[in-house]
Amino acid sequence: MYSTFDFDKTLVQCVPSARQLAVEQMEFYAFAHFTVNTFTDKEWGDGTEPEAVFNPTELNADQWVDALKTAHIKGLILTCKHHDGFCLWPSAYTEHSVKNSPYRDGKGDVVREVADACRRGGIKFGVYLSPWDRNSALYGSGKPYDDYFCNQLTELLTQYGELFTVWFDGACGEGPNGKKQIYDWDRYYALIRELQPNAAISISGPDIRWCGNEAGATRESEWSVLPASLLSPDEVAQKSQKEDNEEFRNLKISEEEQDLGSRRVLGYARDLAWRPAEADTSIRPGWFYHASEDERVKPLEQLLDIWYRTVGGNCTLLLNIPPDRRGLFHETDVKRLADIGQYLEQTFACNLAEHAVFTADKDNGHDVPDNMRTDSYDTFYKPFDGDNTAELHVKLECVKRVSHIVVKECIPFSQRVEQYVMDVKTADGWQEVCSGTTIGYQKIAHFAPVETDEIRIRILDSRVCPVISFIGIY
Ligand code: FUL
Repeated sequence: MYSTFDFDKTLVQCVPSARQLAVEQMEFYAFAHFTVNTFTDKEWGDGTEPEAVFNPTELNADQWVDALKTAHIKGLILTCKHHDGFCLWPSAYTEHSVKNSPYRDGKGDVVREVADACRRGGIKFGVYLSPWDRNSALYGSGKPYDDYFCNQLTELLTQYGELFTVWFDGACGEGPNGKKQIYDWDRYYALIRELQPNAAISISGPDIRWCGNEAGATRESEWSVLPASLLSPDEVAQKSQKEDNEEFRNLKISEEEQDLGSRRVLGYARDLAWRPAEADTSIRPGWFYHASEDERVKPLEQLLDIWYRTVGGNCTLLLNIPPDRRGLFHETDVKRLADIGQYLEQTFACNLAEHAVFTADKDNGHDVPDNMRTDSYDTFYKPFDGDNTAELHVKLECVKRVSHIVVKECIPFSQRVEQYVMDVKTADGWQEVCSGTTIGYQKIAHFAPVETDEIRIRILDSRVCPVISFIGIY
């Protein structure tokens, strides 16, 4: 370890902010990609689409929200402006918006309708605003475009109530005059912090990181404590007393890398940041609605597999459901959402640990094992500082069929567990059902049903000592 800091102690000082924690606790939320592309059958508009093409005939955002709620989805992010520059709200700063479309005779405001429907339905609302604008003549001009962008951002931040996130992608192509814009991210972030201090700034932003693909795939180990920056080569050479450190030379902390936060990587960190992962994927092949993809809505099994790997793998899930030309979620998508919900309700209906006996090999007398029965950060199990291992037992009332073990770390104390094994006791003795490195916000172990009356979780390594807030058995 070559870091300049006291390793274990410093790592666990890196914890989520309130706005990050709020997003992590939502677990599963939705995207709605909707704009002129829905009507031109494209994925990326080029900014020349006439406003007249945008004309949903039956738009009903309550239908979207009702469908999302059947899947236990907790929030919705709307593409208020995609790369084509068309605004779904009547922005005062461009003519390229709903105000010049036939939709509600130019009096419509899709952002308002969706924000209001989310509020009525009790789910959170967030905005996607593409910095890349292929319509604006100001794009590529530097400050004048940033002014334009900040004006639009201000409209969204001030006119639609509380936002849980502002979602920026990194796409940065050429504008209508062939120029590229260098985005003034710090200015955008400062504006968001000022006007919506509780909103997370996601993906091209400091709060939530992209997990690196659009397929809903996750890493085997998703870490939330990452290097914010790495030591310089000179510092590493000095500390490691080697002129050339090959491992360090090959170290990358980009989205595509597999290991973003193991001790090996953190050993080269200059400073740290809490950067929880989010996976974004679409229920269909494209982000926007295309009738030709009506038969290609992802099957339930695939969506559940994505759900397990993300929600059950220390990563939030952002699932896109594109409204169609009517302005409704398509029947097939609605059915799929309801099927997800039904599966989750059946699977997690009864927590067998509710009446179980919790014990541990180490007990500090205060943060007792029984605290893991309740799914809350107010109480938790913790051995003594320096106890980096622990063995947790959950003894059921009688033999039950078990196929899921849910474990949550108390992440207000950081992500600490680095290696664990889960076993169930069967007639033939202990049988391993799951093992890995990261638990973090939540690990859901999912395995072929076994008859058992005792579950054990062996924490084989952790930072300082593990702090576990919840164990559920289903
Ligand atoms: C990407 C965009 O280019 C896609 O169209 C989509 O919006 C996706 C979520 O982000 O960067």
